[in-house]
Parts: sequence; C-alpha cells; structure tokens
Amino acid sequence: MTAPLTLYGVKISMFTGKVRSYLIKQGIHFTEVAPVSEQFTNVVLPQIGRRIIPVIEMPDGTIVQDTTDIIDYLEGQSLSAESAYPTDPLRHLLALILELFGDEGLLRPAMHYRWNFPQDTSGFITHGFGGWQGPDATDEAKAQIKKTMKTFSGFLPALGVTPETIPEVERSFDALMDILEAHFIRTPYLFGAAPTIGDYGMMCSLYAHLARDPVPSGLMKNLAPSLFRWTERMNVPHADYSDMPYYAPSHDLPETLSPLFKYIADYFLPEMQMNVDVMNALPGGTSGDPATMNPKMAVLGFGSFQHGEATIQCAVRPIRLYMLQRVTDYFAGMKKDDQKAVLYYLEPLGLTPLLTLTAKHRVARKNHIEVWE
Ligand SMILES: N[C@@H](CCC(=O)N[C@@H](CS)C(=O)NCC(=O)O)C(=O)O
Repeated sequence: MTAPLTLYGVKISMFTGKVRSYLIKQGIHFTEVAPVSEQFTNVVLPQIGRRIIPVIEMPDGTIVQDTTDIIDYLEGQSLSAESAYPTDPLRHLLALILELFGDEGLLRPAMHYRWNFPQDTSGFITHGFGGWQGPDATDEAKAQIKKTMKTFSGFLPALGVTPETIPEVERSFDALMDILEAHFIRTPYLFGAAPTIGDYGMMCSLYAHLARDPVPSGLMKNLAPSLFRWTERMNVPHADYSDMPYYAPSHDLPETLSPLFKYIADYFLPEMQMNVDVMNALPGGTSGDPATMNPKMAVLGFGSFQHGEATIQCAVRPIRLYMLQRVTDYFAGMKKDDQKAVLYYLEPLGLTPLLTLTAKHRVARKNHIEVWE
C-alpha cells in the first residue's frame, strides 16, 4: 500500500465532504487531520496563504487546495479506481453542471439552516467548530470558537439570506428535496450505479450542512429519506445500495434527472446570469493578478436576481465564475453532434443559456487563489 495522503478538513465543513467522499469512493489511502496541527499551521497554511479547507498534502509534500483542483490533481496521478468524469460527453457535461450547482448553488439553504436555529443546533455546531479542543478547553479557546462561528454566521446577508428571503430559501429547498427524493429512491447515484464529479459536488452542501446539522437533517430524513441514504452511501467505499433490490443498473440517463436540471434553470441560472453581468461591468485585471484585493474576502461585487418569489441580493465571488468556465469550456470543446445531444436534452428544461454564459474576463487559479487569466 502506498503512503497515505493527508486530508486537512473537518466533519462540519461542506467542501471537505466533497473531497472525503471522492477519496473514500476511489479507494485512495488517506488520513484526515484537523487543520490545527503544527504541520498545518507551520507548513501548509503559509503556502495556501489563507485559512481555507480542505487541503491535501501528498506524501512527497505537494499541497493542493480547492476541491476541484484536488480531484483533478488526483485524477492526473491515476490514483482513482474509476474516473469521476463520465466518458460519455453528454453525461460529462451534465456532471460538470451538477458540480457547479452543488458547489455554489446551495449555499443559502446550507447556511440558513446552520445558523438561524441556534436554540436547536448550537451544541452540535459548537462541537463541530471546536470539539477538537477537548474536554479541558480553556476559556480563551472557547472564546476563539465563538469568534470563528460569528465570522461564518456573519456571511448570511452577503449570501442573500435575510428575513425577507428566508421563506423562499426554505420553500425552494423543500422543492429540491422532493426532486432528489424522487431520483434517489429509484437510482443510487446521480447517473446510475456509480458516483461522478456531479455527485461529489452535490455532497458539498447536502452532506456536512443539510444532512448532518440537526434541523435540516431532521427534515431530510423525514421528507427525503432516499436523499439522506445517498449521503451515507457517498461515505462508504462499496456501492451500498443493497437496500434497493429493485434497482437494475442501466446505461440510460435516469428520467428523474431532468427535473433537477429544470430546477437549476429556474433557480440557479438567474443567479449565474447576474454573476456574469456584475463581472462584465468590472474593468478586469492584469493576467496573473489576484481577482480580488483580498483573497480572504473574495468578493467582486454585489448584484440581485429573482429566486422564485424573492428578489435576492448577494455577493459575486470569482470562484463561481471559475466553476462556470468549466461548463462553458467543455461545451465549447465538444464535437458538433455531442453539442446537439446536449442542446436536445437541456432545451426543454430551459438550461441551454448556461452553456454559453461567458463573461468578458476570465478567472484562473494560481498559488491556491483566484487570479485574472
Ligand atoms: N472553492 C473552495 C471552497 C472552500 C471553502 O469555502 N471552504 C470553507 C470550509 S467548507 C472554508 O474554509 N472557508 C473559509 C474561508 O473561505 O475563509 C473549494 O472547493 O475548496
């Protein structure tokens, strides 16, 4: 067995859940370490330049941050049992859309349910943010945990979670749970019998926040038990669908996926269009320069868009445009016939505008931060 890589992350972190699940499913040998070790503080953090997780450290010392970069790096090392990227171009493109949506499209319900129910959740969340301090945590350490939690809960308004938008945030999440329940009761993973990059992306918000935090976990277990089972299934090495003896693996695209893409067209496309509009109004920057003045608060600007019945105003972050480029670049590089198959599938669902939604300026990643391309 090869030496294990180190995954710096925690259970309560949404993006750690994406990489952990990839490592487990791909049978990659790893050890998970809380990002408080001496090695993390003295060696890893100075290279990353900002306090962000997850990070992987390879046995040879290579450090990679950003879940997408981590997965692509590991795919490049031929460590995965089965590539996260489907070989069929249509599925590959659809999986990239689901990764984008999973990474960036569900932050509002994830953060709302984490922070707006302190009476029901504060014990669990405090343990997640500082349990590693142990039973003898000093008052100073406890105060630091509270401070970190305050910083994260302080992101709610910038994400567009306000008293006016909360009813729609909750309603639209209920609608999503209905769609995913109808899918996962029939099919164990998004595209069939095995996970793809789409499943890994969707694990971000759906696992660490929405399946684990007390309030949404209760809702998900009760209203969408098959969706909850998928989050468990994504955390074990085997296929884990013996509780679906009626499922017969098939090469066909599951029919229950199309309502999910329609949902993305209705709820997420307007937000991405707003992101591109805000980006287009900016002057851009010199190639290789950081896309935001302060990578720790990586916000390009603010904009508003219609989300169901609510008008939402929220921050535009460069990482979101970087993830969108993965979709639009892949579509642009497809053969004409494959593009036609994508358009044929997405046209009736209203999602074709996403395929060519490109901004005037491009975002790249260099030295673990987003820069102008
Ligand atoms: N796009 C990044 C997002 C990572 C991220 O936002 N991680 C959170 C924890 S789940 C974090 O460390 N946030 C701290 C910060 O952004 O300052 C990725 O895919 O790795």
